[in-house]
Amino acid sequence: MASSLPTKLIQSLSDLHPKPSHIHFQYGTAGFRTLGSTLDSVLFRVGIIAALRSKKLDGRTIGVMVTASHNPEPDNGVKLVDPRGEMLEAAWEGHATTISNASTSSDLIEALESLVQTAKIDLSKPANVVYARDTRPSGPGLVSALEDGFKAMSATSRNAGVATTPILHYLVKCINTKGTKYSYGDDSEEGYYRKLSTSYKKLVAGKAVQPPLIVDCANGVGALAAEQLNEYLGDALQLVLENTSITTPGALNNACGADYVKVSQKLPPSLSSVLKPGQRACSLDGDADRLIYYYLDDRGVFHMLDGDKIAALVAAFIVELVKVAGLEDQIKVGVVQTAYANGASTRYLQERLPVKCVPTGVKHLHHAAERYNVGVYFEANGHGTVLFSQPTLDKLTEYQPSTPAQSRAVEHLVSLTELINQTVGDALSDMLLVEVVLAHKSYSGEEWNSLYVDLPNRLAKVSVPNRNAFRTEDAERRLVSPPGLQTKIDELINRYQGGRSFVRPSGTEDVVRVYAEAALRTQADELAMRVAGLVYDEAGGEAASRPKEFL
Ligand code: 16G
Ligand code: MG
Repeated sequence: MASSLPTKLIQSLSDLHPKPSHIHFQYGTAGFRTLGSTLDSVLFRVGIIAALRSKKLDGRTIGVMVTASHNPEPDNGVKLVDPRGEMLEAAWEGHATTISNASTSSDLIEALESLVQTAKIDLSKPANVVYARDTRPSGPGLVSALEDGFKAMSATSRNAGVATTPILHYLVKCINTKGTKYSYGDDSEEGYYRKLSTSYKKLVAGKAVQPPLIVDCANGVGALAAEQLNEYLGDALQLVLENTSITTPGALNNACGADYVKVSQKLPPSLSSVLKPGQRACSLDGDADRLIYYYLDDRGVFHMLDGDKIAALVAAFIVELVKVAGLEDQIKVGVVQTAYANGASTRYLQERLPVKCVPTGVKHLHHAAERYNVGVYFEANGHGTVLFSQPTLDKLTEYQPSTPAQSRAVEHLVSLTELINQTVGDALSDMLLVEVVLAHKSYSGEEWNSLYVDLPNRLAKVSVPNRNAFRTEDAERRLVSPPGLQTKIDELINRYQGGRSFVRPSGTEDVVRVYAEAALRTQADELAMRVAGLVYDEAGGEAASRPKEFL
């Protein structure tokens, strides 16, 4: 095998994928993400980077997911998945950014050579990758650029086709653990559906079958996966799939999906004639890694059950099982949230469990959750999962229960470790998890919702000329820059009962985000608007737009 880069091949293939001169790319919170039509060169280069990352890790399989999640249909993106199914190591985000911005093919080769040197990559090692894409129209073209990148490095690649982001993460972990003591499952989509549906059936055995659940698939890839899952679930749970138009131009994430529901705090209009009072429904996002539940009460009023409500429901259930199992002293459950968590949820959880607040982004939550025996992490936006540490998994298999009740609780805990996708947040796996808890507790949406009462809250965004001028501390809850702005925000907050607000630069868009909550709806709206106004006045500049309405 070659021990130097195949520069001729890279050069000739790279010439087919020139970098647009006017664009600066950045590997951000969720990988590269921007207009799909500008990403050709990025995909080619990500193909090379994935191969190098695999070589660096002794040929272990690296995942590549082509998606822009909940973003509008013309957007697309790409992110790399490390061997255990987790997000790419932070240092490589910088390498990816540098390489994606090399202006010419020879600059690219130079940047690659420098990465090989600094990261001490042994080029004689094999390169293995597995990749998938969502349903966006720009997907196939971008995938073929990615494949040219693999070709340039003679990487062995496996095309997982059109799949949800969590399925790709699952596949990566299965491939890398195959045949070992830690085998995560069968490395196929069927293996995934079988694993989820089998553990679901075990968990609800003997419980009354839940009434059918309406699932808004955001007109994205989740529609395909939910359809499959529905078949595997059989009579155990009926999913009624809505917004499944994956080939209708412009339909993806348009007035539907988890992000629409969370931000607008409204029912997708397409469900208004479908959802009946008292019925449960949920929305996935465009790549099916976020989940938001909701229902209409008797008066037809919409109530949202977001990531915070899911965390509260699930954490309480796991704590209870651990207790019944008699493992209370040995297995500690903790929760991880971000500043976006509703203040009422934080209070509810803190009264029961250790709770940690970390900066936005899955990698921060995931890493913090890994520090608990069982770490429950959810972002308010509906992305989250539960992690069971390896010693905890071992403990559950070795434990000798002394009563039938203990033994049942341990079996349930073991089934939960199989039901829950432990690589990343997974809307379908989380949905089944919620259904399990509702079935065990005989909760309706209304009873679940009454665990605590959400404080009214509002999200706003402000376009600014330079979002990097905004820097935060204390898990993004306070601004350190621009100087003096935090003091002004604090003064405003103090005027509102139960007021809380923070400002942070987005990691995925060129905007600054504002969050506000207060005891009353009108006050939360007003506080958000006024803090957004402060941000605008501070940032100023031509490109800025004064917020007139909430986005
Ligand atoms: C990405 C993150 C999500 C985060 C969001 C924040 C991953 C896989 N996804 O979607 O966790 O909540 O970005 O976006 O990390 P923002 O920085 O634009 O507010
Ligand atoms: Mg997503």
